[in-house]
Amino acid sequence: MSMLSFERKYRVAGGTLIGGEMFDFWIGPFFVGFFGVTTAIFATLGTALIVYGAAIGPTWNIWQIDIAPPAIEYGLGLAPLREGGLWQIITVCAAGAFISWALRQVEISRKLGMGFHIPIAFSFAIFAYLSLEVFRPIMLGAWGHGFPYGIFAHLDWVSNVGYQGLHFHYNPAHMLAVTCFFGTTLMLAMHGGVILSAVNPPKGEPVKHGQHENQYFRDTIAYSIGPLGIHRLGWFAAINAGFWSAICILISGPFWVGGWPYFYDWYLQLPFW
Ligand code: BCL
Ligand code: BCL
Ligand code: BPH
Repeated sequence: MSMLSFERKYRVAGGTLIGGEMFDFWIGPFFVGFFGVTTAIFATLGTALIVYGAAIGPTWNIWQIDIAPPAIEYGLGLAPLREGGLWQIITVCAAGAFISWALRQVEISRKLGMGFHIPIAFSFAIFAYLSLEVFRPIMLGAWGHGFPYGIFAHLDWVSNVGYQGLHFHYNPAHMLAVTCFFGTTLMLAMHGGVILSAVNPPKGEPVKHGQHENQYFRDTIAYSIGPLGIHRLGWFAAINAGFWSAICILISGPFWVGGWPYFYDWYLQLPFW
């Protein structure tokens, strides 16, 4: 595979966490590494098992394929393949693939002498996934509390679990998470907008840079957070969206049983009303 002239300079040996030089090479554009190998193994096996689950299931309809966790009666035990065992193995594969992917990102960052901001951010998404499929089911005592692997089936799960809390919007951690999601999108829309408006002008116009970008925001909202600040803010809001999502589902059941609207009853019960 041919490379851009400058690319060779960045394809240096070392920086791996495991495996030393053994997997320290590229295949085409991809860095492999020990964790590239484990990602490939987990991802292939997990995907193959989903296909197998579809094959032994009632439908090949992509929207309706549904690989469900074991019934609650199995508790935290292992279930037969057709009764949730597949879901259990796929969950192990998925967790293995996601964690391997993050560790591969760490190796690539080390190779380049960069910070670990991307794998750290991704680890919040993994934390949310593990909260849904591992931590919360363990806290509730049954794998049956995990969400099923199916495009519509997993939406049904979200709706059902939402209504088990009567009105999931009243979950305070859910509020924080939603706020962070909306805020992150707002910030990315503005950041993407200001960068494009400065560095991608119409033909014949000069390209503008930081001073113009800052001035745009000073004129609009009296303050510009600056080129480093906006990335810190965006990163922070995004990881908080993932973090509070994880918290909101971890507390639904293990901490707060029943309706989220009742969470606010302490307010009505204050002695001075
Ligand atoms: Mg969901 C929707 C995947 C957890 C609530 N969800 C989606 C779809 C996609 C998906 C099928 C678009 C997501 C998207 O663009 O995200 N969900 C998905 C995955 C997980 C997951 C892979 C997971 O944890 C491993 N979803 C959950 C949990 C809920 C949840 C349980 C809280 C997060 N999800 C919802 C709701 C909706 C979705 C509500 C929707 O309305 C939407 C939908 O239309 O559903 C029908 C952003 C990411 C990207 C843009 C990057 C690209 C991601 C691609 C599109 C993912 C493809 C997944 C593929 C079909 C899964 C099989 C993998 C193969 C076997 C390898
Ligand atoms: Mg809610 C959760 C927003 C209404 C019930 N809800 C969430 C949060 C988010 C949200 C804060 C989901 C994001 C998340 O966890 O990401 N809800 C939201 C909004 C409204 C809303 C904005 C709204 O009304 C405007 N929710 C409702 C209504 C209830 C309700 C009121 C239903 C009736 N909501 C619930 C329940 C849950 C949420 C129940 C949750 O469980 C969920 C939550 O917090 O979960 C933690 C986190 C991201 C992930 C889990 C994805 C992880 C991805 C992994 C690591 C990588 C996948 C890779 C993929 C397989 C690769 C594919 C192949 C490649 C493409 C090649
Ligand atoms: O490389 C990446 O992006 C290009 C990483 C990634 C990230 C990163 C990456 O660096 C970061 C910082 C985030 N995601 C951040 C976040 C947000 C918050 C912190 C949060 C909102 C979020 N990611 C969400 C999501 C969602 C949602 C909301 O649903 C999805 C679908 C994703 N992120 C998806 C992804 C991937 C595109 C990528 C990524 N986020 C990680 C790619 C990866 O891990 O590859 C290795 C694994 C495979 C190639 C396949 C594994 C197959 C399994 C073994 C079987 C499938 C099991 C699965 C559970 C079935 C699900 C069925 C569904 C229908 C429910």
